[in-house]
Amino acid sequence: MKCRKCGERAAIELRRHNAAFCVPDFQDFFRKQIREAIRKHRMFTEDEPVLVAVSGGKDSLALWDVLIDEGYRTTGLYLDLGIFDYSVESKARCEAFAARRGVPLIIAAVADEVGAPVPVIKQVTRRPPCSGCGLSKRYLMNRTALQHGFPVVATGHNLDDEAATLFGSVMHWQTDALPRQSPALASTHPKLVRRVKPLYRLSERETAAFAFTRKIDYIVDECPFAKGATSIAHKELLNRMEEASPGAKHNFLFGFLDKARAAFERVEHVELKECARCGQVTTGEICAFCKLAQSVRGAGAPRAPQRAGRGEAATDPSVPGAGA
Ligand code: Q46
Ligand code: ZN
Repeated sequence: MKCRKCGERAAIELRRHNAAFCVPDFQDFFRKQIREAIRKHRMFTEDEPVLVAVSGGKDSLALWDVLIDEGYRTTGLYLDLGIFDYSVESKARCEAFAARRGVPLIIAAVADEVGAPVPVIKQVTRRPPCSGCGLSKRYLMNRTALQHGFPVVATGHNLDDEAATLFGSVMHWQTDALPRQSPALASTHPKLVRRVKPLYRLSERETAAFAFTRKIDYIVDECPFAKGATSIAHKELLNRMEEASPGAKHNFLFGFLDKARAAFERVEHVELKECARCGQVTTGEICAFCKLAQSVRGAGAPRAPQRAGRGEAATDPSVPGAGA
């Protein structure tokens, strides 16, 4: 196999592009896809500071790596979810990356903000862990960006994440969720920042290859609550389709974005207000995050989590986080 660009020996084959690349040309291809995503969806300009939500996984650290090299003014945001060793190790990876690249990293702990870490929130609310976790992440990303003057938050969601989310929404015909499935969500209120996904054109395998060839030290393990999640089952299904027909995932997601998404868009008449407690945007009097914090603190939740037992995995992490 020869590299499509230089003709030297190829190191990675991309069947969906019917191409193979050597390492430097693969890295060029990878960066080009991100540049194209930023340009096409006007994600941010060169002058705008970007808050990059990092989880310590390959996707978000690969994204941060590229944005730094592209010359953007970036700051990382690590949200400490308090999920056992997973959080300890993922935080260490983010800190080490930031130190190595000499870039700032903001760290916020869910336990400080909500009153307890994710495993305890799960116990108190008796809801799947991803429910309180996803809500807290969305809220804290937006609030941190506002507090520090960032107009935009970039997350590490890749093509596989986006295709699996779309698949889940279509499976259940969640037509409300379909218009929000986009590589870039504009700000619809002065207190809501833009949310963008510059990796949406790149597969999980490609981000893993990029992180590996760039020698990025990332956490390989997934969040322990992700095991058994329906989104993982959807990914496996899509991978089987991809195996049989290279490009299937790409066609599914890009076909939706190009041809179908607009059909589900409608003018929303939801009145956005400011939460009476925290001032963040909500549709009610008190936002869902403040209600969650109130119920967790009201229950006198312990700040130290119990170990996750068998069968405690989430059944439906409908809200993917900052990217693996
Ligand atoms: S971190 Fe949080 Fe994810 Fe873990 S508890 Fe669920 S939402 S699976 S991306
Ligand atoms: Zn609030």
